[in-house]
Amino acid sequence: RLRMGEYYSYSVLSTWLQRIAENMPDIAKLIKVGTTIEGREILGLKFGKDTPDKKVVVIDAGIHAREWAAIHTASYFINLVIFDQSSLLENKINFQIVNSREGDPQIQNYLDNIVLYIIPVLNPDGYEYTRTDKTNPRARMWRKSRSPKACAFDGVRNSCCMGVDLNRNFDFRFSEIGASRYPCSEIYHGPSAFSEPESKAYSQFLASLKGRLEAYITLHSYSQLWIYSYSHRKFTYAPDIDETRRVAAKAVQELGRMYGTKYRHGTGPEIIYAFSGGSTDWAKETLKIKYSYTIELRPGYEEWNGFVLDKNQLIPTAKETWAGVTVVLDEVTNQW
Ligand code: 0X9
Ligand code: ZN
Repeated sequence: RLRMGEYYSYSVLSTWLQRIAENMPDIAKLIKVGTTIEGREILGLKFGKDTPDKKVVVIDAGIHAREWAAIHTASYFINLVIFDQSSLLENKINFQIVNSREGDPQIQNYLDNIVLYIIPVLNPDGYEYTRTDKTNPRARMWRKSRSPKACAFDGVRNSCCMGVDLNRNFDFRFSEIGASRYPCSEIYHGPSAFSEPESKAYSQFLASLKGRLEAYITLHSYSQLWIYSYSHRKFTYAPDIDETRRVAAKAVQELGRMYGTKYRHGTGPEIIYAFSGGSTDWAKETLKIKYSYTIELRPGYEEWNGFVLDKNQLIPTAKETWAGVTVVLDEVTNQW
C-alpha cells in the first residue's frame, strides 16, 4: 500500500500498480494503454469482473503534467477500491468475520455491477519532467507532453519548442478554438488530431469500450469546476444535456457536503472558456457516452498558482472528489 497524502514518481506509481495486479488478481488487472514518446508505458488498473453485458466507467488523470492533485486523487481512488476489497478478501480467506473490517458495501456494489478502469497518469513523460523542478525550477509548471521540438514562424522568428497539449489533440473540432498552432504555446494542439502516441492510444482504448462505456471522468486541476459538453461553442449541447446537468448538480452538491468546498458546474464556455480538441468532448460525441465529465479540483479559480497544492489538502481533495464521483457511479450502477 502506498501512503496517501504524498506525491510519487511515475516509476513508484507504476510498480505499485503492477504489485496490486500481481497480488490481487481477483480484484485488479493491469492494463497497458500504450507507450509514450519517451517510451514509458501508460498503465492503469481494471476493477470488477468483466462480463460482456457490464457497463464500464473510466476515470483518468494527469493528461496535464503539472496537475499533481489530480494524479494523487486518482491514486487515492485506487487505494480506496483495493483497500476495501482486500479487507473483504482477507475475511474470506481467514473465515474471520469477527473483529475485521468489512469491505465497503458501496464499493462492493460498484464492482459487482460495473467494470471500473482507473488510469492515474495519462502523460507520464510530462509528469516526470515536472518532477525535475529541483534542478530546473520552471519545469514544475510544464503542462504538455514531451514530444520533440516542432517549429513555426510566429511573425517575428521561427520558434521551436517541445510538447503538445494532449487535451487539444483529440479529434473533436480539432484546432478550431482555444488551441494554438504554435509549438511554443502551452495549448499547442499538435500537427494533426491524434498525432501524439498518448492521445492516440488512449482514444483507441476508449473506443474499444464503445457501447459499454457509460461514464468517462477526467481529473484536472484547478478551479473547482464540474464541466460537461460541449466546450467549443456556447449553447451547444448533446441531446441528453438535462440528464447530464442533473447528475453534475447532484455531484457538486454531494462533494460540497463533506467540507463545504464550492464547485460550479456547466459547459466550458458557460463557466470558463471555449476550447476544442479535449478528451471529454471527443468521448461524448464519438462514443455517445452518457456521462462525460471534466473535473477541475481544488483550489478555487481565485488562487494564483493552484497547481501546487499543499500536501495537507491532498486527502481532503481526494475524499470530496470521490463523494462527487459516487453520484455518477450510483447513476450507472442503478440503471438497468
Ligand atoms: O484547458 C483545459 O484543458 C482544461 N483546463 S486546465 O486548466 N486543467 O487545463 C479545461 C477542461 C474543460 N473541459 C471541457 N470544457 N470539456
Ligand atoms: Zn488540465
